Amino acid sequence: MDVGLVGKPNVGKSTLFNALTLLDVPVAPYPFTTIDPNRGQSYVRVPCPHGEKGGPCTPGNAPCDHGTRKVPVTLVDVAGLVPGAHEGKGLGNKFLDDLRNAQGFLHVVDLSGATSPEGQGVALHSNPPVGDVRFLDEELALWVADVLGRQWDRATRGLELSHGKLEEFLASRVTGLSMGLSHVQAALRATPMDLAHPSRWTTEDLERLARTMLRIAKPKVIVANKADHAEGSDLDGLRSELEGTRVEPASAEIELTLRRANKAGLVAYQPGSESFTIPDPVSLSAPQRKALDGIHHYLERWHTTGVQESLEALFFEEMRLLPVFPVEDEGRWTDGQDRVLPDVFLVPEGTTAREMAYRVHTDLGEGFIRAIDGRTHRALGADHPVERGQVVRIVSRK
Ligand SMILES: Nc1nc2c(ncn2[C@@H]2O[C@H](COP(=O)(O)OP(=O)(O)O)[C@@H](O)[C@H]2O)c(=O)[nH]1
Ligand SMILES: [Mg+2]
Repeated sequence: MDVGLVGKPNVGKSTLFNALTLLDVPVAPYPFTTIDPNRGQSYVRVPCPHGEKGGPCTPGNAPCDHGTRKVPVTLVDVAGLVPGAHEGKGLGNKFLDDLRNAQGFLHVVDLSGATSPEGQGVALHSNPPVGDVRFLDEELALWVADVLGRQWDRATRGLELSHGKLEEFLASRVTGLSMGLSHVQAALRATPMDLAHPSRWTTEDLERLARTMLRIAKPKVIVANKADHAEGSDLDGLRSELEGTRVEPASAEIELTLRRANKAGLVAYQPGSESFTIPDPVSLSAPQRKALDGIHHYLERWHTTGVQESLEALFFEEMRLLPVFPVEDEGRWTDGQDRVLPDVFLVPEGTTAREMAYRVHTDLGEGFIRAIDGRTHRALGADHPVERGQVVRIVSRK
């Protein structure tokens, strides 16, 4: 599951990428890898239920760090967006290519308002970030509308003559953007359109549909970055202008500093936490001490750096993914090799027991009989949705 880090140049995307991909987990047996300079792995935290069984787990796809499973996710540091990208301006095409596979976005903006639309440094607060959010939303909508509307007149006349299915026609146009039939159906329900006569749709109609499709298929969190530098910025104003969109104040730079200092043993810091400790204060240089003092003040003011929260808000609140632990023995919570709670899957809210089975293995899905809840030992039918943190056994004919 890819997450795209998006935004104009110089807002801190690469700093955020570097911070999120600097891992404090043992890398070797787990699927954490650097894929290429712009693609890397990070993790989201999920509580591990191994304590309920009174013993340790045997992690397979996600390491367990003192009761917290760190589930790998892929990040893409997308080329900076400049005006006209959907027409291929700047790195526009590269930018949009990177976004095709993204299932969600972290949209990084400069809360301090000190970056122009082209990414130049300007006076504090002179470029309020709400404009950047609107601009990127619009650019993405134009891009999706372009993809939807290619050779519209001819294609829709053909569709109407052959009485083809509109939803399938639209879905076939956006599969390359990681959007599917369910997204099209949800968007058409939420957007009043003349369903009988798509050939009469205007460019504005297509843009309206594109906006809804994006909202549904590509959830986002706004990372209001450079909060360490943003004294006097109007975070509440930004939030109320973007009502309905999650806005998380953050400092990618501080998170990166803390993760590096943790790796070097200068501090003990867990991403997402509200404080850090200094194991050996006398060993610090005066500049190191000063930097850490500044970070301490930042955490007093903002509680956390906002970086880990942004990623987890995207996965758990906006993309609405639930952790589920499939096992083969619902009594001992083990797989066929006696491993305890080996894997954790992140699945969309509403995933049914049968769909869950398919995610574990096609054979399990095809031979699905029932699922069994590992805590209550009750049977779950095929259409029963799985729950957050559930331990489930799939009973299958195959
Ligand atoms: N004050 C402050 N500066 C930051 C922060 N994050 C990034 N920067 C600085 O902003 C500039 C651009 O950062 P970069 O990550 O290269 O931005 P990108 O072009 O969006 O990838 C660099 O000078 C960073 O050091 C932050 O949280 N606070
Ligand atoms: Mg960059």
